[in-house]
Amino acid sequence: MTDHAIYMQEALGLAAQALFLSNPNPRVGCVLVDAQGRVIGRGFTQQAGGPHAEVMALRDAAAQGHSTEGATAYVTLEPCAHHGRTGPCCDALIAAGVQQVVGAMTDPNPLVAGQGFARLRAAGVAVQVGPGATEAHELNIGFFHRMQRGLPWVRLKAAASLDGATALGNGLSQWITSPAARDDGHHWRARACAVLTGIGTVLADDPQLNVRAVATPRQPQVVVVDSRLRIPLDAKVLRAASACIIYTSSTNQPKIEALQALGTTVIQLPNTQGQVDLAAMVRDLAQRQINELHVEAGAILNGALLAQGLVDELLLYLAPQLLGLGCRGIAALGPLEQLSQGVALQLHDVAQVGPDLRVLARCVRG
Ligand code: AOF
Ligand code: ZN
Repeated sequence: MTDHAIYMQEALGLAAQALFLSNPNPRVGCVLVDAQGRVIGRGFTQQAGGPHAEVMALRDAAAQGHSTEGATAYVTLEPCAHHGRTGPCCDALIAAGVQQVVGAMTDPNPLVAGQGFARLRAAGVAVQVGPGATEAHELNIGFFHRMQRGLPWVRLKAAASLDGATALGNGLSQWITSPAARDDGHHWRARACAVLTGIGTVLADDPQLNVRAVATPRQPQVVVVDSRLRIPLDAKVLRAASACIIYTSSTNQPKIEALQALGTTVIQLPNTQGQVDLAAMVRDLAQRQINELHVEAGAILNGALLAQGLVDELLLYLAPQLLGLGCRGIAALGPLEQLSQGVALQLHDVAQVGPDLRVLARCVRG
């Protein structure tokens, strides 16, 4: 590996430390290196509204008594150029005497979009863009998706037997996959801005949909699709620390007010069939700064999201067990007449988690 690649790798490792922390701000890491090649400062993005990676790294160097005059900064995203909740990082780097910036990617945020690199260059700082771009993009796949397409990155999680059964015909489903797979699933919940489910799952399981199996400084927002507002007022998702959002097509004003009194946000988005307009819902969630949307729902909602092309990635945990015919499946898609009508996927990652298989597969857009 070149020196650039090695330092960028360290910056990417720092960015990963912001995985559960910085939402909806992207996870960014920064490493400051002096002329002798010594790392003199490290930082990663803090909680939204908090300091960015570059500022944390500059503070780290200062706290250790290191001068940043003539240093090189390795950053996994272009230093910002805007006055948001914090000051522009490109100016902080220039003021600190940084001479060279190696960035993995340009920030797709229209408020930045190349201006950070341009300002650095204008100030005489040498700028190189590209090392670590693939990893940096993966870390912030939801942020990039939202900025570039106005949509969250939708990741649909399901646990099933090896032959795709999520429950027996009688509804029994606890537990097909292992505790290790369930804990791993909480990691993916924790990195998401929001967890989405359907009213069927709420009525059947009364899930909490929060993160319990891994330590996290913040909880994802819970979102429920509930066309007819059947949700009981004592549902666990309504008691969560982060207020719940419900999408509905109902106009039941007393129920809407009772839910609002609990702190719930109720959004009416009917389609022409009187159900929730899922495409409009996903766009609305992006407006609410949802980068990664983690779906844990039943076959009906899963099928509707997939059929409408609203899912980007499947996260499947498959237990080494066969459950045969007559079971429930991951997604109601049918009945299909042609194999070509199925949802085309491309494997992205396959791993073993405990005794189970974890498959990450991405939807192929036609
Ligand atoms: C950086 N370094 O570590 C991150 C950046 O509201 P603010 O002020 O926190 O700005 C948020 C925007 O800053 C965010 O949308 C993205 O464009 C950029 N994130 N920039 O220089 C960082 N996390
Ligand atoms: Zn910044």
